[in-house]
Amino acid sequence: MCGVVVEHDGERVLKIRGDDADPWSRGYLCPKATALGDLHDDPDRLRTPMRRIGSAWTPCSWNDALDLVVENITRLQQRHGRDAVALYTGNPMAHNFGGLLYGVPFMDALGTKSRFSATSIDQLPHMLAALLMFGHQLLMPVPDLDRTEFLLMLGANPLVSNGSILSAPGIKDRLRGLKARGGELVVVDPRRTETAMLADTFLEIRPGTDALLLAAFLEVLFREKLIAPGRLAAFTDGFEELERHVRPFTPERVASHTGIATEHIVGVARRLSAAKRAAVYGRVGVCHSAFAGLAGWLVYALNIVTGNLDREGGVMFTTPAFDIVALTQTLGKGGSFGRYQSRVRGLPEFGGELPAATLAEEIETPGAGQLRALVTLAGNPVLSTPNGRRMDRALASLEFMVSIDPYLNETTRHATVILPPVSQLEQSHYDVALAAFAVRNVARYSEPCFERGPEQKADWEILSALTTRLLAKRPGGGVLARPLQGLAQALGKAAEGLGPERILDVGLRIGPHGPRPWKRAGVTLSRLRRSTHGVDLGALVSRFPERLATPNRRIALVPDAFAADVARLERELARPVDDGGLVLIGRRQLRTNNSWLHNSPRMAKGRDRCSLLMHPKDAASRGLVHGQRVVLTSRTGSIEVPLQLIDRMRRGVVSLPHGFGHDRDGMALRVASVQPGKSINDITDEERIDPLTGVVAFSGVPVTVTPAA
Ligand SMILES: Nc1nc2c(c(=O)[nH]1)N[C@H]1C(S)=C(S)[C@@H](COP(=O)(O)OP(=O)(O)OC[C@H]3O[C@@H](n4cnc5c(=O)[nH]c(N)nc54)[C@H](O)[C@@H]3O)O[C@H]1N2
Ligand SMILES: Nc1nc2c(c(=O)[nH]1)N[C@H]1C(S)=C(S)[C@@H](COP(=O)(O)OP(=O)(O)OC[C@H]3O[C@@H](n4cnc5c(=O)[nH]c(N)nc54)[C@H](O)[C@@H]3O)O[C@H]1N2
Ligand SMILES: [Mo]
Repeated sequence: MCGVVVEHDGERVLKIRGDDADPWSRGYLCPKATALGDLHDDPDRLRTPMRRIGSAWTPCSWNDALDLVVENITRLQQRHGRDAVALYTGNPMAHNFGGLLYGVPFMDALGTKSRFSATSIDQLPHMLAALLMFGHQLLMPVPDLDRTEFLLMLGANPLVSNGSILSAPGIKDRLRGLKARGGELVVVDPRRTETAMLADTFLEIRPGTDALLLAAFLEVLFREKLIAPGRLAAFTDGFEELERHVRPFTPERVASHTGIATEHIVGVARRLSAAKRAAVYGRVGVCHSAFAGLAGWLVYALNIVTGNLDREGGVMFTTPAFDIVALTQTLGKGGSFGRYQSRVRGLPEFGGELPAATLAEEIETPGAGQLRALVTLAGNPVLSTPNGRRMDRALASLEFMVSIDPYLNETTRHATVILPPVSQLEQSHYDVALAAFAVRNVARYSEPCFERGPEQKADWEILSALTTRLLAKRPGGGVLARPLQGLAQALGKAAEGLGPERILDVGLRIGPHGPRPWKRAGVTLSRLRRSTHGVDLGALVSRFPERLATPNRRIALVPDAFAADVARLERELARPVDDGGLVLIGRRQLRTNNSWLHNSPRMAKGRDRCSLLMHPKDAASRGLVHGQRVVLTSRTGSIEVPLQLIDRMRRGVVSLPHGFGHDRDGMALRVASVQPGKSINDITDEERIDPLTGVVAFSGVPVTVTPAA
């Protein structure tokens, strides 16, 4: 999302740097962006469709590859039903505007309810809270970082991740700015992270207990009569009900479970309520627990009862130039929850998708509705979903699999066909999704840096070609079949010809910053083409109650689904606290991006980063020493990794990054395989989930650590 300057000679990248003239990122760039050149030049990046017969891969033409895919999908859907073919969409699609726009008709053409994505191992809890409280799954508020005076941050490390559902370049300077204004930064994390080192207050929480802590903050606010929703009171229901629900969670009762002393809980709650403008922000660390749904809800509830939702310096809703909230609402795709359940474990649907935690068992479990084929779109579930070894076996057992992906990696090696898109530098870019979660309203369009060969396709073209072919093959009834198929084909062809730019331009024109008769310069694609560095559309402004999408246009402070889950959280208080063993959490690193930047020499160089962090005292009591290799074991498996001792870990907690483990057979990742690391998800557990949402409790997996032989 940052402004990037790419110097090149028409073929190869010479230099990549931050764009000083970018009104938003002002020259800032994180290391990941410098990998763009390596990715473009990478000899391992696939440039033509590949087909596997046995273990041998051969290049094939787009026509043959697309036909093969559509024949197999159609055949299996005819024999076993539409839902027997699954789709898994991964994280990079969120940044790919062509792929996003053409993904919608593709999903319709596939017509399967067996859709999975990285959402259910990531931000689903925030989306669920947004849907049930504000009426639209994308109405997730963003901390107004540059104007807040108190920031309570749980389970996020933006100094490394760059902020998530909080797009903000140069977070470090912005957090320093908060302190320079006399504000306070509170960080809640089991590890004293890079971000926590900047904090005024650091609460070293026991993994998985954020919902208890958040409920206790609310309990203090209600008991001490510090509830001050301000203007929100006029359109919010449920204050008394919320008070009733949080009453059992006193700081005294949650202290031993959360590992945070009563006086710290009370102190933070009081200072949060006293601050003139405050923001509470939770991210991946709070989404990866067995109470993730409740935690996501309580974060928003805290912002509401303190009057900080939708106000300057609090958490705010954006007004993006391409307004995905308004557009999806118009299309009737504002979100859904629990309309149906997964076949094997009965986990709930969310937004038309089922939890990734159940994908492997849906493939492996025989019976009506068993999954027979899979499409992966920019996803690497073998490394990113829990119990990756089981996922490996499940994918190997499929009758057919196709991957839309530039690499032959841990996941795509199981495919029969790989359809590779062009590189990031060979396609245009506009952030249709993530601009909607930026700390300022901004719009920037980037032309491709490089021309691509006539035989290469962008993600949107691949999706579009598949859509057209799938619709043409769709069995229709009786005499109408042929003309209808013709029509479907014609419509598909028209969409193919349109291109994402046309859709983007229409979206910008009808968007909130589009041209109007009374405005001088509205945002259009041609204006963005002229404003190469991007356009700043100003600070965030208050959007509620107009933007509220609930049927009654009011905020539901206590949606039923959350209310019904509180009793489970209360039962947690009755369980004895067991700090005897070790539990595992994850972490991100500056030079990684989930599983797929390790083939960039710039990102991969240097020491082995896939190390296990442990507190020196935990090591001493086990007779372990710094640098030695250890075996990390959980219910699902064992991996061997190097040990790194550091006193910035909570006692009893160990941390390993995810996205490594490039040591499987049959991949073509020459750089990544030099220091392959081990996959944390080989030992995470698909059965540790939040039953309310089906998201995976990656955080707090019980493990043992022993010396390697
Ligand atoms: N234990 C543990 N597990 C985690 C997490 C954690 O914190 N701990 N984090 C979770 C989170 S937040 C996420 S988002 C997921 C990510 O999970 P995934 O999205 O499944 O995994 P990625 O590693 O992002 O894989 C991206 C894939 O897309 C391909 N790709 C890259 N760019 C493009 C493109 O432009 N087009 C196409 N078609 N393909 C592309 C890459 O080659 C790669 O195969 O992992 C989750 N898993
Ligand atoms: N460099 C880099 N940047 C990235 C990514 C990357 O892989 N590399 N991935 C991108 C993606 S897909 C995402 S979703 C974002 C995520 O962005 P962030 O949410 O900022 O991600 P993390 O750095 O994983 O921070 C999560 C923090 O939660 C802590 N934690 C673990 N368990 C608990 C718990 O139970 N409670 C609390 N309170 N904290 C806990 C961890 O110690 C960690 O510090 O980052 C994005 N940016
Ligand atoms: Mo993510």
